[in-house]
Amino acid sequence: MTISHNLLYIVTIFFTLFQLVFSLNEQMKTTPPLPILPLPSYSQLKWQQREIIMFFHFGVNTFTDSEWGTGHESPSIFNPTDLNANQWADTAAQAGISLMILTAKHHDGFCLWPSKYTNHSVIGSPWKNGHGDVVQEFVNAAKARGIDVGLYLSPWDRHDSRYGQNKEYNEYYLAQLQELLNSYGGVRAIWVDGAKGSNATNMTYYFNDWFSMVKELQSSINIFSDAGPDVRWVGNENGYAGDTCWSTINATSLSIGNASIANYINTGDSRGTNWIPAECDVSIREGWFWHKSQKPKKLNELLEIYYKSVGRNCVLLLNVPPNTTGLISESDVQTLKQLRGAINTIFSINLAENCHMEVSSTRGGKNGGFGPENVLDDDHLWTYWAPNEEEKDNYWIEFKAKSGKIKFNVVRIQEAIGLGQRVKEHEVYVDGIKVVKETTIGYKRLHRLKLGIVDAYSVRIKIVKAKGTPLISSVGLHFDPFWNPKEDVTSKMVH
Ligand code: FUL
Repeated sequence: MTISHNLLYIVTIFFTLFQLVFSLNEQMKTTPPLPILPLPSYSQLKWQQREIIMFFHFGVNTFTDSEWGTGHESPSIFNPTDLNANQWADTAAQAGISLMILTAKHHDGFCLWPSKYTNHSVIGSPWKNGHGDVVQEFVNAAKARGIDVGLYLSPWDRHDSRYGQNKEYNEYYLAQLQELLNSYGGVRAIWVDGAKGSNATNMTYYFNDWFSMVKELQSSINIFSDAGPDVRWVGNENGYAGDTCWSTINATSLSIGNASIANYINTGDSRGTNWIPAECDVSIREGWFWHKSQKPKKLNELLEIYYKSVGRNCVLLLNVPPNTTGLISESDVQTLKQLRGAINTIFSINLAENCHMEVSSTRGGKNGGFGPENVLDDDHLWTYWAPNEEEKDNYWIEFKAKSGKIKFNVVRIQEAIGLGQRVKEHEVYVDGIKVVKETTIGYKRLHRLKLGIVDAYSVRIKIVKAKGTPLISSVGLHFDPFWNPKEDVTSKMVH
């Protein structure tokens, strides 16, 4: 080989390598931004995406027409004539529910499963001659429909004589946790209620022991209590989250059964170092248990609750109590159907899809993978519009009608919370006029416009303040035919 041949050879190799590196560079996407801690766990993300969970309060109270049993009820009164958990699960499935939670034991201490550690249970009841197990039937029905299950096990127990003796009662509670979490397959939620009567016997619950054991037995479970560790209470039983609602909070400021934290848990804390999002529990009826004299709430009240829970970065835990026959009453079944129908009607059409989009800037430029087109896809977590990091506090995304105007009355905004909750203040402008000025967004923020329906050429969402760059995973412009801003349903709510 001559020198000139060698040279040609080297030049060719160099050129090929250059081309390869260049084309790789072209294909390479911009990296996602760094997260802002704290972050949700895998199970917390799964919980958040459920949006609505269903609660079933059922037990001796159903038969005594009361809310808090005394603990002295005879198991012989528990006698549902037609108990059919398949009907409960069908009702849940029709309502689009993916997790249902049962009161395995309420404050009265009566157990819906044949616990080995007490006689105060279905064993002593005439139902199935004492051979029944409501928890098992509940689990079977849910699982047959692909629905996950959760269980409520009341710490406050008005029946058990061990209550008040720290070691004995904590052993009893732990024994029951082991029964429930070892024998019924996967359990996705355990609900630890902080409620306790003001004159109830004093005692210390060994929460650390309970929670460690729960996680040991069920690795994908979320533990709910006033204070988490995975999901916190929202501080009221109306189903309303704070107007500002952070999934972040400082766990060290929380304790279970402490009424003075109600406001703090309602809003969370922008500076919180723990990810403990809030769940809004409310009953479809006035009471948690079924009472003949009560009726389900009206659709507009339930929609109000939906907007103030799911639409404020929370999950709605909606209680639908089975009646004395052991079935969900037909009126409740119909109400739930209406609710699901209404939610589908409102949100299945996104008018933003008929718009051109413009943004203040895009991370990595046009082909970096973070463009505004991400807010219109089905992924509401991992694809998102991200502005440039250099841009500070003047982020915006704008929707312009492709032809004519868009008619809507609801704005939906979602953050990519997998990388942390960031937005502190945001505004919405319709044809240049400010119509919304609010704070947090989180997983999902819904604004029903106070001025009602608007007919607009353009809609701009401004992120006024955020921790780092905001990451917007989805935006929707929707039409809610049920929304009448002149009608104030709040005054009709049961508090
Ligand atoms: C409260 C309880 O006292 C109610 O009876 C109901 O179970 C509700 C969900 O939690 O703290």
